[in-house]
Amino acid sequence: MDSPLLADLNSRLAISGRIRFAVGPGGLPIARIVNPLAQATVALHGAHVLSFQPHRAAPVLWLSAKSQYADGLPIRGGIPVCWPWFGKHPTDAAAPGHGFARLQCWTVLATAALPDGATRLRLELRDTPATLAQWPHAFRLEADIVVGRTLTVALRCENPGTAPFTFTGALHSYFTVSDITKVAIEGLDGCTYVDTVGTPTRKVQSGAITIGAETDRIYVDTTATCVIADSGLGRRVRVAKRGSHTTVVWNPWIAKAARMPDFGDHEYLGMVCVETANAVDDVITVPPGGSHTLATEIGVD
Ligand code: TA6
Repeated sequence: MDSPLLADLNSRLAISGRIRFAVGPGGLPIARIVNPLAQATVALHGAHVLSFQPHRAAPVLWLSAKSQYADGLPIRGGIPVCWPWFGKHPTDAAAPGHGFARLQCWTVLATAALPDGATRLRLELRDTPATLAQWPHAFRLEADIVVGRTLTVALRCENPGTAPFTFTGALHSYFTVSDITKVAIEGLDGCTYVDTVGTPTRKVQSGAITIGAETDRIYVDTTATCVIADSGLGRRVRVAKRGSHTTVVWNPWIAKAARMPDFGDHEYLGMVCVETANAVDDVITVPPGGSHTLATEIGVD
């Protein structure tokens, strides 16, 4: 028996054979999408894409088996929407890491079955007294998600106020890999990055990225499309982006994975993050009445 929320959503926005709303992990409401091109699930909590799988391909996104699923808590895996700050809050140590957008339930605006067979889902988050207490600006965020041969997530941020505001953020995508030691990440050769493991240090990437230890790098001044070349799965996952000059590559490796309660001790071997971000030098200023869109498009070659 659907909850009143799910019953209302399905009566207004379900599309037979394409998208319907259901109870997801932890009892969180999700959109379940299946179309001729792919399948995906999206939690309304955080407008969080949990899974994406083109037909005849292996799952593309990674989710921890130990993730929590509850209001006010981040989901470990999929594509967390990090906003209006990336990483730790610049001044308030008590504020949630990666902002508040991923911690609350978003409103479903619309669904659509597109002519090419893809499915579109649009969700919205606006300021509340709780968000204003953490970040003193009115805002409107819209997540525009298209599930088809590729997965596109576009995060549009609008400033309805009378003063400019600045933000940082990311579409913090977690990808499934066969074995992190058999993966190379291409596209960032020659780019400058901030190595945040230990004392933050700026370095220059030489060749493809391979991972054999804790890796937490913020590549600056890059609009490049990245490719996760996975010899174990025999596939290449493309991560394209717009509205972003920063790409983050992260794997916690052994010690950090063991310290995270929502991350299995050995799960680091099967995942890597390639994140489409606005961070470090890439701080976004939105004038009154203005907007900014941060978007990522993920596909499997
Ligand atoms: O994007 C990399 C990073 O900032 C890492 O430093 C690590 O903290 C990761 O994000 C996960 O952050 P979370 O707050 O989701 O545990």
